[in-house]
Amino acid sequence: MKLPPILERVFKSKSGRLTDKLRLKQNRQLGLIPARYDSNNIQKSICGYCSTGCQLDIHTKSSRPGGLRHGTTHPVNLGMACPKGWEALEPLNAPDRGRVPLIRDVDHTFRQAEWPEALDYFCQRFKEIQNQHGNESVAFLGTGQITNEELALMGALAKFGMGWVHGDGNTRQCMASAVTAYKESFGFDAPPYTYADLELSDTLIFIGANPCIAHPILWHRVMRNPHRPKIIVIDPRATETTAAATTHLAIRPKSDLTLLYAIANILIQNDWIDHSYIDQHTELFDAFARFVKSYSIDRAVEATGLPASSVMELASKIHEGKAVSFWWTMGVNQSYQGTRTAQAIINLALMTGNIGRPGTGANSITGQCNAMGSRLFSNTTSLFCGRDFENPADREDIGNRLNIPADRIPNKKSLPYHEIMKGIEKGDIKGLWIVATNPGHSWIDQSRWFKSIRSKLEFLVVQDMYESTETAQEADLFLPAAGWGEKSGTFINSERRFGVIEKVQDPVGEARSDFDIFKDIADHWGCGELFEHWKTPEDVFQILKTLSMHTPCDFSGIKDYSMLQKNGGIQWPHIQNQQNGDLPEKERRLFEDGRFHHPNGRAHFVFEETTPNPESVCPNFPVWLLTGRGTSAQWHTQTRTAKSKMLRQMAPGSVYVELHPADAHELGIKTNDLVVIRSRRGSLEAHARVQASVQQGQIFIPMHYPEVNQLTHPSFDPYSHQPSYKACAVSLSKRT
Ligand SMILES: Nc1nc2c(c(=O)[nH]1)N[C@H]1C(S)=C(S)[C@@H](COP(=O)(O)OP(=O)(O)OC[C@H]3O[C@@H](n4cnc5c(=O)[nH]c(N)nc54)[C@H](O)[C@@H]3O)O[C@H]1N2
Ligand SMILES: Nc1nc2c(c(=O)[nH]1)N[C@H]1C(S)=C(S)[C@@H](COP(=O)(O)OP(=O)(O)OC[C@H]3O[C@@H](n4cnc5c(=O)[nH]c(N)nc54)[C@H](O)[C@@H]3O)O[C@H]1N2
Ligand code: SF4
Ligand SMILES: [Mo]
Repeated sequence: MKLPPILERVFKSKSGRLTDKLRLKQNRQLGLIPARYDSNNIQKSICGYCSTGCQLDIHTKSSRPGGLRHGTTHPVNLGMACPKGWEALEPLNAPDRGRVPLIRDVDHTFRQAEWPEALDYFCQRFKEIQNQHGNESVAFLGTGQITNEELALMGALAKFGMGWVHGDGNTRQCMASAVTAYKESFGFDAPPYTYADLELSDTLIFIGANPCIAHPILWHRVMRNPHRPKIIVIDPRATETTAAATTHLAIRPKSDLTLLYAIANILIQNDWIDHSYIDQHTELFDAFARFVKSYSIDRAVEATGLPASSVMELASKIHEGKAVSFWWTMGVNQSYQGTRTAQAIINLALMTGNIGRPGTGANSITGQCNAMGSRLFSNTTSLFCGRDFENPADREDIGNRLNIPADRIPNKKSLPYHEIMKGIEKGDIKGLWIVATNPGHSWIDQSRWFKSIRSKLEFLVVQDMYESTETAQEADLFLPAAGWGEKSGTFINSERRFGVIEKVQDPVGEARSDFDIFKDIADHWGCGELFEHWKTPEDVFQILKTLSMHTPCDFSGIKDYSMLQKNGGIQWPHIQNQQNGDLPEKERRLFEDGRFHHPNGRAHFVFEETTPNPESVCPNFPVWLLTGRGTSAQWHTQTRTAKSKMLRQMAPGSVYVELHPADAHELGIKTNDLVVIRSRRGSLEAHARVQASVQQGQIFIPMHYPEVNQLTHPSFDPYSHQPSYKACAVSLSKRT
């Protein structure tokens, strides 16, 4: 097998030979650890961290998990896992696991409670608030880290059972821009790719993505690509991914949209476009072509800071590639123009016919293990499987399929996350239920979370695995939840693949699965009869199948969990295949027939002028702060990963800041010095890491430390309402 150039560089010894030892070393450096041992007593489960969806084989002894190896035959990870997967069982038995419900007492300390008391308290307080202030005075914040069955039950319970209108998830922070972009461009939220495309592409363009750290096993799939691919990474920072790429385009933060429009213009001017694809499968191209005329190379150079030759070269590479794939994550989505930036990527794929063929696509990689499930089943801003709360026919349809009166379904959309936060600040929302997310660390602009948002809430319920999280510590009622490994259900990974997670141990203490907690709340609330058929996760899976029927995500051909387990997961859509029994194809990419989900079957070009960043640098705050993932061993707010000794050893224990040597020199800062970083909202102290991974005038702080969101600026994409975490203005100085 011929290796792509980057792999030759890393894998081959001086003599030019690829040895097993070198391969192992390379894998270790990337934290990719191959399977180690065998056993017949194995339960197969999908990893509960990132959206790659690797299969982990859990080796059980007397019904207790004894160890773990990585699914060697699974089509996603092909026998590999990253360090988080390897350590997946470690966080389960940590001392700060929530083991009993906790109620905040009159003296403000927590006291332990029995479940019935806790659930009565939950229902009594929320009902009081609703009776006094109406159904819109309460809200929930959910997650992309619980199962499909749990997400659906929670959304149905809150909205159809308890009469709530507002509920959103941490997925708003994560992939809302991609969702909105796909809906508007394709007519449905449908990431089109299958992971094999990473191996089939001859030109891979990553925009605002660091898969080496954030999706290591997807990156492993790129490394297997035998076509000597060109790998172009667009990122203001030099990352582990840019180091392995063939080209790194270090643009200025938030200049992507101008660059992508200029590239479209160059492709059009040179007639490097696929006329027949555009004519047959898209609409609004002519208007788009007129629109991008003003996006000249000079304009791109001015916005991005790249030389004209690099801009031209990017366009040439897209033209020369036979199978060009575009991949994006948070550098695009977490932006005040994230939706339009994602659509600018989609436009490039459409105009060059790079979609629906092997190795192509406009491909958003999602983040959390079940972010894709939350897109279909969380019942937050859209009704199940992409339906619309505001459409009476959709409400009727869901009512019929679930056998509940349609008038129990709210006829308006939920407020998005930041509007829920604003509603709390204004005093309109007085009760909040938070499940499997830790906004006391992860939400943008923390100065407001503590100062105004929390203090305005009359009742805050937090349902989490750990009682020690920043958010749980603020709760009036804490409900201890079982975690991954202590419950079963399904997740959907980034390539739309359903997979099963298995219970391998009982929940610690009196913790319960979110599923069981939701069922108990329904009974205590008095709406349990609505969910009498939702007995077990597998029952709910059957209900979800019926909700998906005749929608673009129809997976009614998946019989049950065991069919998923046998086939290494199955991608949606999967409708029963008459000719082929019900054997699913091994993989499926969307739009192979060029038909999209708008009524006329065409994809739309969507575009809009670029606008300046809502926050600007100035003499007082002259530096751009970038935030994101720091290491493959750290997961978000570190409630889980910090419980593993091995993972702790792989990551810095306290907050640090990467800054450019020239800036450091000017400010007299050396590596390990304490630096004070201020924004217009707050400040923090961090240890300096002087390195040219960032450009001059920019710094980077990983999101894994609670301090970071003291600094971030609360600006949001106007269509997706996703927060723009990635670029805000700060100052820095050496601490004296
Ligand atoms: N180890 C680990 N893996 C994870 C996670 C984790 O916490 N830890 N979280 C998971 C989740 S939920 C998510 S959403 C994904 C996120 O996965 P990624 O999006 O790949 O990770 P980030 O580091 O947030 O951002 C990616 C890159 O965007 C760059 N960037 C910043 N501003 C801009 C810009 O203006 N333009 C461009 N082009 N790039 C920019 C940053 O420098 C960064 O390198 O990772 C998932 N995987
Ligand atoms: N500055 C900055 N901030 C960011 C980002 C960034 O790039 N920069 N990225 C944003 C993104 S993309 C994301 S996705 C968010 C993530 O932000 P969060 O969702 O706040 O981060 P997590 O640490 O994953 O929080 C998940 C919580 O759920 C708990 N938990 C885990 N499993 C279960 C379960 O099965 N049941 C229950 N009930 N609880 C469980 C965990 O203990 C943890 O407290 O952060 C966002 N914040
Ligand atoms: S790459 Fe993602 S899914 Fe795979 S083992 Fe690592 S964290 Fe788990
Ligand atoms: Mo995310």
